[in-house]
Amino acid sequence: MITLLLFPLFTSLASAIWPIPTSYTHGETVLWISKDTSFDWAGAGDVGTLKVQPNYDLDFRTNSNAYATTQYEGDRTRLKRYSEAPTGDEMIDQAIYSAKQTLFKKNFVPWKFHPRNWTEPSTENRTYISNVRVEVLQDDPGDIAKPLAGTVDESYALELSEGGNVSITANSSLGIVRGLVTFTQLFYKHSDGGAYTPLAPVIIFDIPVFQHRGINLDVSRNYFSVKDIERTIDAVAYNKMNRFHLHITDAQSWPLEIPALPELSAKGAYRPDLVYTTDDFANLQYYASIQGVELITEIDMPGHTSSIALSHPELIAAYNIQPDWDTYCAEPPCGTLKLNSTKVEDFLKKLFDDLLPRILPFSSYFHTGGDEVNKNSYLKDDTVNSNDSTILQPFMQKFIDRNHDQIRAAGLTPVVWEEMLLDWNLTLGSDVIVQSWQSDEAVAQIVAKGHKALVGNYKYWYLDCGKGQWLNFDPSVSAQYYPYEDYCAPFHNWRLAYSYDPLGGVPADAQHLVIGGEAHMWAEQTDPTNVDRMIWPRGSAVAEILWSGAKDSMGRNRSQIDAAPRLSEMRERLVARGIGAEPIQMPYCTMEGT
Ligand code: CP6
Repeated sequence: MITLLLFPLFTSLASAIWPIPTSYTHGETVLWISKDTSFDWAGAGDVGTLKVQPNYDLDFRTNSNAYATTQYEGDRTRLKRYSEAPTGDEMIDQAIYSAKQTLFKKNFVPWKFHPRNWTEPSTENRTYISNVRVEVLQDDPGDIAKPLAGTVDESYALELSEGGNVSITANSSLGIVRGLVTFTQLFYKHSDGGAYTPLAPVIIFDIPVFQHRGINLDVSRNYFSVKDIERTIDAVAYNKMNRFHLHITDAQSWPLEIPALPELSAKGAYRPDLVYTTDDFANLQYYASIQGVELITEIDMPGHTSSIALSHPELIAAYNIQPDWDTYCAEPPCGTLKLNSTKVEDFLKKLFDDLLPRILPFSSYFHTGGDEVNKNSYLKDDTVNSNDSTILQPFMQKFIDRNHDQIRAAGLTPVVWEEMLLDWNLTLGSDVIVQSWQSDEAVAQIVAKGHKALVGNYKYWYLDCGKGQWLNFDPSVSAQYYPYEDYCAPFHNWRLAYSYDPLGGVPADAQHLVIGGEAHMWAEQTDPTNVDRMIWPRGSAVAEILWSGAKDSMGRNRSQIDAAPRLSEMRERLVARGIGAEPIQMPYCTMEGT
């Protein structure tokens, strides 16, 4: 463990890097940056300037109010299909291109964060940053987004001299991508249109505390267009998160096109055109990869699968039971894959044979869900006819063993929800990553069994409880669902998310198994019109905990008072990039606060 000392320096403008770097010192000299500033980069052994043209404009929406694309407006404009992960060179080119877009095209720091009556730096005698040099220090063959951003070193060092030279160095291309995001956050817009930093000289060293930092988006309960998902990925990357978990199927709809089983989405999507085609899916994986984000696909099973019954009724037990659905499942419509059925096996083999090879170039994970399986549903399953654990458990073991064997054979690592390990007491391969959501005790039990754990306690990191969500539950209306009595209390604001320690309750000798966590956007009451403000900036609070750790350099819980103005500024940057993040306070708080 490196011991770190942070020296708070008070300057005329707060330096609002989010998430907060591992170490950061700066001065008070003003430096300007212009379109003429050259971005040069030196890979291990080769020096060049923008060797590869960026693949496409990541298009941080020019109009800051243009978030939430029209619902159901599919994105069918992308021409190229990306079937290979980007190379490290392509990632750096894209990151330089994005940094330039941010610096020169956008009002990326609005007026709100200038103190009232504040005098901008004089525009006379400007000193310009002459050169931004990025350098990958280690020879890094095949330094591509595969396999796993998480096993790649994301650290970087950034130096900005008073004379106007910038160097960003890292052990990997991914570290450069992170460093360039930080670089853009040093700058402010002058009212004459120029961009400057008042902070030179700057020295930053930065390395994430957790290797897995993500957002999980449920695209089954509501349909989101490819553009909506891309916008969310942009924000994930801008928060230095590196995982985007796509909960792509559930009981309510099956929007994923599977060419070997075309009826799944033809009948299971909300409408035949509200689907993710194979091209959409490949493009999304690529879009995430090139920004250093790994897209993790989840096909939830055996529960949360009743949308399969729309095309394959013979595979699903306890389908849409009414009115006493809550005896059989956590959320209507009920339905679970039959547990002892060769038809189910054949179906899953075909599904995986089609899907898994398309994931491997971009990710080495595959998530098979396993949450909230209600044993009573197997009373209605003609292949078992029982709710007795001693009868069901061996069938569930067989089910998961078969699935995981096929996932491993495809070169991927399985991920499951905690219930498979803790409630069903299954024996899982030591490679399996277990995603926790119910409690700190569950995390402790997962790591005690030697598994890597992902955290995201629902009381802190579930984003679906926002404003009025879940508060008007009417138990007489069967198609509604209220998970827990106290779910929305205390209110799920950014402070609550920020107060969660992923290592809380985990003994010191097992903490290395907590590889990170995710904030979850369950979408029963979220669609493209509100998804941005449901995720951001609460997701940013999660991003800082996962990158910088829950404790400050003195070992105390991070101060929400210190975080608030920085998070406010981060929110403005997100809005400027086309993401409809909601405000956490009024401009007065930052304008008068200096
Ligand atoms: N959907 C799925 C959900 C939830 C889960 N899985 C959920 C459970 C409890 C709460 C919120 C969401 N809506 N597939 C649990 C992992 Cl409080």
